[in-house]
Amino acid sequence: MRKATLCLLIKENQGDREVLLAMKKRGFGVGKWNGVGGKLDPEKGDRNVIDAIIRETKEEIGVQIKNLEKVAVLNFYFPHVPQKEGWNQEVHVFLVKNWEGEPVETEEMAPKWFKESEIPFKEMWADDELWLSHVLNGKKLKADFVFNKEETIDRHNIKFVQEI
Ligand code: 6OG
Repeated sequence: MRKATLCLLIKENQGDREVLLAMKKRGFGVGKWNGVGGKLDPEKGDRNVIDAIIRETKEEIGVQIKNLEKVAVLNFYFPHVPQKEGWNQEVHVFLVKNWEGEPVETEEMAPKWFKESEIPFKEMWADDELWLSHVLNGKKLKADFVFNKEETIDRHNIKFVQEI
């Protein structure tokens, strides 16, 4: 499985929590809101998922991560897509509450802050509705999602864990 990362910037606004999502402008998941991230790329110097998330967040929204917390590992399976296409991914999810710089739009992504109660699940990957609220509320989890041709979920499994 290819390793990939997903970063969720979080800020508290007058007691209301907001999360930064970004509209994917090209490539895998185009037209969907998602966290920021991408595949681990040894050619760009990534030795592990931490290197990858720091690099991707800088490249995609111009933000320098100052600290991060790993909250989930999500396995995505697309049995109808040939393995070599690289759709099957092991995605490492991080919450980030401390960073430098203001998120900016780049060629890859257009970022926007959303109130937790206004997350646009209908315009996101179908799995997000099943795990995102849990991690925003402090849970850690490991999960598997099997997608079908319609990009809906055939089956899934979520396991809550203490440490990840
Ligand atoms: P690039 O191909 O752009 O990396 N990703 C997913 N995120 C969610 N929420 N659900 C999925 O269900 C996903 N599959 C992949 C991981 C792809 C980016 O998209 C995330 C990466 O951040 C299928 O390099």
